[in-house]
Amino acid sequence: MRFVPQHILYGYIAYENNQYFWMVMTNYRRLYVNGATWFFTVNLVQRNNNSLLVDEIELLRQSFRYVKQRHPFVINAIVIMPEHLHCIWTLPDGDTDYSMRWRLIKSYFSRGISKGEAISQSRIKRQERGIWQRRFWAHLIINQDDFNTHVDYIHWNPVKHGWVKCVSDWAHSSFNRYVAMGVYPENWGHCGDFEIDGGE
Ligand code: NI
Repeated sequence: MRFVPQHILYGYIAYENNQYFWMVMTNYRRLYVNGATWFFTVNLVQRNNNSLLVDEIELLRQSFRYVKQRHPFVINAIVIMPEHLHCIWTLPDGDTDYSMRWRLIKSYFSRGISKGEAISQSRIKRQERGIWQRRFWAHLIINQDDFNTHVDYIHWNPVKHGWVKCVSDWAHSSFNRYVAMGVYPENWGHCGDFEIDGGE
């Protein structure tokens, strides 16, 4: 099966002067709507031989819980890979501040990790840790097809990256929750390529 999403809206987050900017085509500005649903890819700085996110999965869960309690959002789908993660969030009406939420999640997690990672000069100057990449991928979900495609992308990701052969073998995703809800059969999977750029 091959997914070819239509009307994909691409954008990316730029970070300058301590602020994040959503870079997107001008025509689509009207899509800054209340209660928007977003797809994210968030990476660790160290991409080789790093399994911090699954090693510290409980701390990561705590980080999400901590932020969700203070700044609610819904996680529609998620996959935690060893050195990056993908997820889909829906924010409350009138709230588009996912950047603040990611900043809080990242810093909560980093505080729980003992120091010792390599830190660049620019981060040392800003007194930042070197755990997470500053930039992350954000894509505004624009319709049901787009949503479905990104949910599939998330659940298929452990196979894509070669960690498991069967989607259901990866414990750190919402796949089994979806199976329980009857959305996927347990043996769901395919060998096609997703024609989307998920930032990773
Ligand atoms: Ni990935």
